[in-house]
Amino acid sequence: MKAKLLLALLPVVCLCVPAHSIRAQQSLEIVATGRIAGVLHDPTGAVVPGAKVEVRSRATGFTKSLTTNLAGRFAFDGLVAGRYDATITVSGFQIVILRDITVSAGKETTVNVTLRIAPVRTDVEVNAPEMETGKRRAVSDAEQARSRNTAEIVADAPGVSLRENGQLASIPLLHGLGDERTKLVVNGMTISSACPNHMNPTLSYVAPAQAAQVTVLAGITPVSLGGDSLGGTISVESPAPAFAELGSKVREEGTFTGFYRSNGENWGGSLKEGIASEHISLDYVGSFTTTEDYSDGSGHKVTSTYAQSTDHALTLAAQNGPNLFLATGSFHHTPFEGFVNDYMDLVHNDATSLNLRYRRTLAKGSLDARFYWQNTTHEMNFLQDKIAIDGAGASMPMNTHGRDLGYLVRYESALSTRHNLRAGNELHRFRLDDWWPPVAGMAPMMGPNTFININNGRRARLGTYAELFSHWNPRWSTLFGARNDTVWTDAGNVQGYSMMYATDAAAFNAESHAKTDSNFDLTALARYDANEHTAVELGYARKNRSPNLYERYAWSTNMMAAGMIGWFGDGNMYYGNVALKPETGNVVSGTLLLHGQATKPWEVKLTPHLNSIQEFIDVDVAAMTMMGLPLLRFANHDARIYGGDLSGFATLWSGGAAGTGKLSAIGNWVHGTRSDSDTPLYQMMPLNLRLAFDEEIKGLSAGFGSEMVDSKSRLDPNRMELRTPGYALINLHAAYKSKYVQGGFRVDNLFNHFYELPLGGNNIDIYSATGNMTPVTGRGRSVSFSLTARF
Ligand SMILES: [Cu+2]
Repeated sequence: MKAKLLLALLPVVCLCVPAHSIRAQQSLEIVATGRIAGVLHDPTGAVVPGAKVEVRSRATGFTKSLTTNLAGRFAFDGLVAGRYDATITVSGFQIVILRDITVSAGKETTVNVTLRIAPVRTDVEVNAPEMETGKRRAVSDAEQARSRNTAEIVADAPGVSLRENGQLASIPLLHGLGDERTKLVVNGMTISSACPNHMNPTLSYVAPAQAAQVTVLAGITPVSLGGDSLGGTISVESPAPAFAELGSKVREEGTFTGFYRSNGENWGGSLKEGIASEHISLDYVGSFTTTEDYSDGSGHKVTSTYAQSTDHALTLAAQNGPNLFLATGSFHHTPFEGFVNDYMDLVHNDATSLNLRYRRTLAKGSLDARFYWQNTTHEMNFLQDKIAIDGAGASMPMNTHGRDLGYLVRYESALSTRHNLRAGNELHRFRLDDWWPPVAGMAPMMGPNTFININNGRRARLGTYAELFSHWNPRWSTLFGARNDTVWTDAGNVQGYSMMYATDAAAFNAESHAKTDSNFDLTALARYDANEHTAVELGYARKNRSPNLYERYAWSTNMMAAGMIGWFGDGNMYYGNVALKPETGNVVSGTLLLHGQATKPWEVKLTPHLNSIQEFIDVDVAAMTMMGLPLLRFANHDARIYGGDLSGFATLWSGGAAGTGKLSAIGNWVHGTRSDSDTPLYQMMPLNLRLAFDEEIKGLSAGFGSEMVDSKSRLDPNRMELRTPGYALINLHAAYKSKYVQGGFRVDNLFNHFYELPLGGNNIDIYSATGNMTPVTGRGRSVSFSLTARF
C-alpha cells in the first residue's frame, strides 16, 4: 500500500520540476528591466500588510503577483520595460485596479495607494508572517454546513489527522502530536479540558457555524502563536465584525442553515444575524445539533455515539478611527454525549465565557489586548446504551468544575521597510476540581465518602515573547523568535471513597505538589523565493509543554479509579506522577513549494519534518490488572517523530463551457518511536492519502473524493494498541450557490465499506459486554443535505 501511494504521487512531482528549471534559466537572459514598488495604506493611514498585488504586462500578458509585507510594502523587480496594469486585492477593502503604469529600464515606478473599506466583513487581525507555515484560511458556509464538528474543518490541512472523541469534538493531531500537545486557540482563548477523559476539549466549545477562519501551523510555529505545546498550533476565529459602509445608515444581514445526515439521524442548524452602523455592530450566532448512534458498514449500530449540543454567541463591536473594541459572551450547553471508547458518558456540560478585545491601529503597526474567562461544569455517568450493558440502576456520578482566565497583549511595529517586530505577554490560569460523589450501597468500592480526584488544582502559565520578521529583498524572508513560559502547577490533598484508597491518598498527601517549570522556546525560519514558481522554507524550532494537572496529580492506583483517568479512548488505567518534567521538542522542518498562477493555477507542496523530543510524557507499565489491561504511570522518555506531508492541486481546465476542473491531493506520513525501547509511539496515524476532483460551472459544483488509509501495524506494546487494516472510502458531493440560497448534497462512504478507525480507540461498550477489546468501527454510508438561506 505504501509503495503504491508513493508511486502514484511521483509523476506529480516529476512533471513539475523540469518545467520550472527551464523557465528559471530563460529569465537569466539580459533584458532592459525596471521596477514597480509602493506602499498600501488604509483610510486611517495605517499600512496594509498581506494584500495581494498582481501586475500584468499589457504587451505580453505576463503576470507576477506578491503579497505586501508587514510594512505594507511591495516591490516587483526585473520587469521588462513597458506598460503594466496592477490589481490589488485584500479582504476587507475594495479591489483597486491601476491601469497603464509605465516601467522604464533601470528605473523605479512608485505606486502608493490608499485603500477604501469594502462593505464586507473586516479582517481585524494581521496575519502570521507570510510563510507557508501559518496560512490563515476563511471557512465557507458550505464547509460549516457539512462538518460534524469544528475539528473536521481543521482536518483539511496537510499534517493533520483526527482522533475520535465523541461526536462533538474530535482531537486534531499535528504530525502525530495531539490533544494538549497541540496548541488550540479559539478567538485567542486557551481553554483546558475540565475532564479526566478530555471529553470537553477546546474545539468542543466552538460550533462549526462559529468557525469563520482557521490557521493550522503543523510544524514550525512562530513563537507569537506557540508556547506550551509540542506539536503545532491551531487557531480558530469567529467572524470578524462587519460595519456599515461609510455614509450608509445601517447594514443588516442574516443567514440560516439547516442540515440532515442520514447515518445516525444527525440534524441541526444555525442562525447568524448581524446588524451594524458605521461604528457599532451586533452579531449573534446560534447553533444546535443532535444525533443518534451511527451504524458502521456492516450495519451494526455503534453504541454510545449519540450527542446533542446548543451554542449561543453574541458579539458587540465598536470602531472609531484606529480603535476597535469587541466583547463576546457565549454559552455552550451539552445535555448528553455518549463515548463508545470510554467507560463513562457525558451527562452534562455547560460553559459560559466572556472574551474582551481592544485593538488599536498605530502609524507603524498595532496594539492588541484581550481578556477572557470561562466557567465549565461537567458531569459524567452512564447513558442508556451503557446502562443496557451494566444493568438498570448502574450509576457512578463524576463531577468536574473548571475555570479558565487569561489575558494576551501583543504589539507589532514596522522598524523599517525591511524589519517588523512583534512582542507580547500572556497569562493563562486554569483551576480544576474533580470529585466523585459516593454511590448508595456501593461502599467501600464507591462510598461512603466522596472521592476527591483533583482538589483545587491550579495551573498558571505566564508567557513573554519577541519575534522579528524581515523581508530582506523580494527573494529572502526570515523569522526569528524567542519566548519564555513559566508554568506553575499545584493541587491540594485528596481522599478516596473509603479506607480501601487510604494508602495511595496518604502517599500522595505526603508529597509536595507545587511545581514550577521554566520553558524556553526558539524559532528560526527562512524563506527563499527562487523564482515566481518555486519557494523553499527551512526552519528550526524548540518547543516545550508542561504536564497537565491529571498527568501530575491523578493519584489512585486502584484499578477502577485509574480506569477513569486517560484521554486515549483505550480503557487502560492511568495514574499521575508529580515528578514529571516538561517535554521539549526540537523540530527541523522544511517546505518545498512549486506553484503557478496564470489562468490554470496549480501547486505542489512537500513538507518533511523531524521532531526529537526530550522527556516525552509516555507511560511505564506499573502492573497488569485482573481485567487483563495494564495499569500505567505517566513517565518521561525520549522519543522521535519524523515524516512528511505532501499536498497539491492542479487546475485541469478553466473557463469555457466546461467550467473549471480541479484535482487536489493531501498525503500524510508520520513515524514515531520511543528511543529507549525502540518501540512505536502510541496512536500514530498510518500513511494516508486524500484525493478529490471538483468541477464548477457557474453556481453549480460537483465532484468526488477518496480517502485511502494504510493498515496500522506499528503498535505501542505498553498500551496493547490494536492493529487496524487499511481501507479506502469514496465520497460524492454536489452543491449549488446563488446570491440568496445555497444547497449541498453529499454521500460519504458511498459503497458502505466496513472499516476500523486507526485513531478511534477501543470499543469499551463491546469490551464491557463481552470482554473482547476491538477497535471502534467507522461510519457506514451517510447521505447528507444542507441548505443555507441569506436574508
Ligand atoms: Cu468527562
